[in-house]
Amino acid sequence: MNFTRAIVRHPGASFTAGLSSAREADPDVDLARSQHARYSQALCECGLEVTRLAPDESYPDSTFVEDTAILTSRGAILARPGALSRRGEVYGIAPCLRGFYADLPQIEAPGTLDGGDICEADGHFLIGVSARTNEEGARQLARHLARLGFTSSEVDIRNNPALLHLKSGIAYLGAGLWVADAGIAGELRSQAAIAAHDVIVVPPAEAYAANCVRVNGTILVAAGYPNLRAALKARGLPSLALDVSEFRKMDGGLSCLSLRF
Ligand code: CIR
Repeated sequence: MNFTRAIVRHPGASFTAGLSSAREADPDVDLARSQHARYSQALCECGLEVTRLAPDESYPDSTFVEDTAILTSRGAILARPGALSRRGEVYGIAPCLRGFYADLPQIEAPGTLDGGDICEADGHFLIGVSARTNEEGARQLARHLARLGFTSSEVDIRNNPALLHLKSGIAYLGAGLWVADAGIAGELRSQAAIAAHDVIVVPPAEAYAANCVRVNGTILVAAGYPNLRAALKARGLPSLALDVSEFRKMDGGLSCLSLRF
């Protein structure tokens, strides 16, 4: 699917107070801001018109805009983040989304759902059931997607604590090609609806690199993971490496930093 637009939100001074599972060190906010600026510029270079939202200091994790909504070519759905500290982020993104989508239904309580758990592959949506997205949230999203004419299936990652979200471990690059971390590649191949035969499996040492993003003709990958870039190059796929070290410290990656549509 080709994109024409993206929405990003600059990290605020409160970014260091965000959720982090294994904080090695506090992120450097100035460095995060410059990495974010480069990321936004890269989206422009890939041909997207980028809407840049101001930092929202009340929500330290709000730079991870991907978790707040599911955007499709036929409509959008507001998420209901599983982490209480993030739940209000949807109200910050909704006014912007209403400028692009007339109808904006929402995942309702007791459902919870983070956008990072949703992976689209040519009109089929994999919905990760995780520590953040519960079964009720997954069911509600499946109904919204069906109404829009899409199919979906669930992938339970609750027994895979290394993955915060489904897309922490997999990415769909189009034309049947997937990237997956070794811990979830088998599960991906067992998904009957998507025929994931062509999977670049990233080794455990490069697990973070599985969260890459195809933006039109270019694959954005995290800097510092040469094996994935080499595998992409071997397939003739251009990639662009971006340093997201400060977002990694907060469990976030390339896909989390934008909503693309
Ligand atoms: C969180 O724990 O919610 C944030 N610190 C990181 C969110 C990353 N988002 C994503 O993977 N889609």
